[in-house]
Amino acid sequence: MKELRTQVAIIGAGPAGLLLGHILHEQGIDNIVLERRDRPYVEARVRAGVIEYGIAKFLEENGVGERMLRQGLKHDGVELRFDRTSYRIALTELNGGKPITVYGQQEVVKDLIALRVGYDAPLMFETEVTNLDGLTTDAPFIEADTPDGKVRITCDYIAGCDGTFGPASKAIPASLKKQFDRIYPFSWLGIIAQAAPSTEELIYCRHERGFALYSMRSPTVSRLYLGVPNDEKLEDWTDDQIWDELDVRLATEEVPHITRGPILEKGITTMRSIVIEPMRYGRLFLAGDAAHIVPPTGAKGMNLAIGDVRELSRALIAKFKKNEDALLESYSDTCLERVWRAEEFSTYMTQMLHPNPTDDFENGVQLARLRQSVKSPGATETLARNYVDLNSL
Ligand code: RFL
Ligand code: PHB
Repeated sequence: MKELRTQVAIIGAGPAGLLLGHILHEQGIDNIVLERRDRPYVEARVRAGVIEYGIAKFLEENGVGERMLRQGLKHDGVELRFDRTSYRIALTELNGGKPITVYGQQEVVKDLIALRVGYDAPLMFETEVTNLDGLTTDAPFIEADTPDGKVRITCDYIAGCDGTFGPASKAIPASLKKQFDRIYPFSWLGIIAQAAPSTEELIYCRHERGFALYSMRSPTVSRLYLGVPNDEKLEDWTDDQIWDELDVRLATEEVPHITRGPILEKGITTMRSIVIEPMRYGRLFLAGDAAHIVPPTGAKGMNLAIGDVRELSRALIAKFKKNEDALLESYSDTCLERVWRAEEFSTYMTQMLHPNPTDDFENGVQLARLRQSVKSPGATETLARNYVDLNSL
């Protein structure tokens, strides 16, 4: 088995792992990023699209903002649509001038990989971590299968940035770990289409037939979602049926049909919430989806992941540069407070916007919440603040 040594071994080349690796590298802290997939797969994986104000600033401050500033779309509002009526939430106005940025997660990932390849720091693709050990000693290690055989990497700290199904959270002993879970009775059928968006701002829509979301990636590419039952099969939907259903749910008098175009990609995502506590075990630190999942209705997943990296990078820099442990010690508690706030906001958005086909009491409550969200200035402001900058509040 090949033996390597580094200061921080980072499992996963999603936004969390790549950003942590980049920030540590800039500070002269050695790290190796290990990713089980290949580079084209990771760069093509379509996911999040909304970047919070403070998170976009953090990316800029760390030298990852150049293309995002040029190509990202700044949005000053979002629309909530229900009862066939649209209500605009003036995000920027309600947040002291802070907009959100619409920029695809895979673009952030491409930018981070390009930086890392540019300065030639170790980034091992097609390398699956199979074992984490020695986590409570001062020489933890991981073992991984690479295209050239097995490798063991001994390090000072391990960052588990390996998403929902990775091995890092499983390495925390069951007796010390709590997992909080919720599965929702609906999923999202999402498409990316070569079609000019028929809207300037995102539209979150509650229709009796189900949820719909109108988002975009550029002036020529739309990103749209339909809420569907959990047992729905992608094969059962033709492209025309998807567009027809989007038309039904999103139609208004002014825009009865949305602009159609070739569907470039489609997929179904189940909706769930997970929190794992604590986010640390010995010298293993979890960040991003490895520690928590939110349903995408609040647009918080990638933002939370980057929020964790902000904390973890600070803590590791304080340790390596000044031998200070305080931020590492408080890492899990600090993150979990923010994580639970994001869970609360994501649950609120999810429950309010997905009608329940078998419970009209619940539907009445949802509509009351929506009306309150757009008609009560306090509720509107809270929604706007949470949407734009929850991770920096
Ligand atoms: P990732 O991106 O899942 O990366 C984890 C990486 O770890 C690798 N890995 C391993 N590598 C080596 N060895 C092993 N044993 C490994 N096991 C796993 C994986 O291959 C992977 O590359 O996690 P990270 O970095 O924490 O990032 C989290 C975000 O990806 C996620 O939270 C967001 O995409 C969620 N999300 C959204 N977040 C937002 O902030 N705004 C949004 O608008 C938004 N929309 C969304 C979303 C997620 C969606 N889906 C598909 C779940 C919309 C959707 C539809
Ligand atoms: C997206 O553009 O993919 C997107 C936007 C807002 C969400 C979720 C996903 O809440």
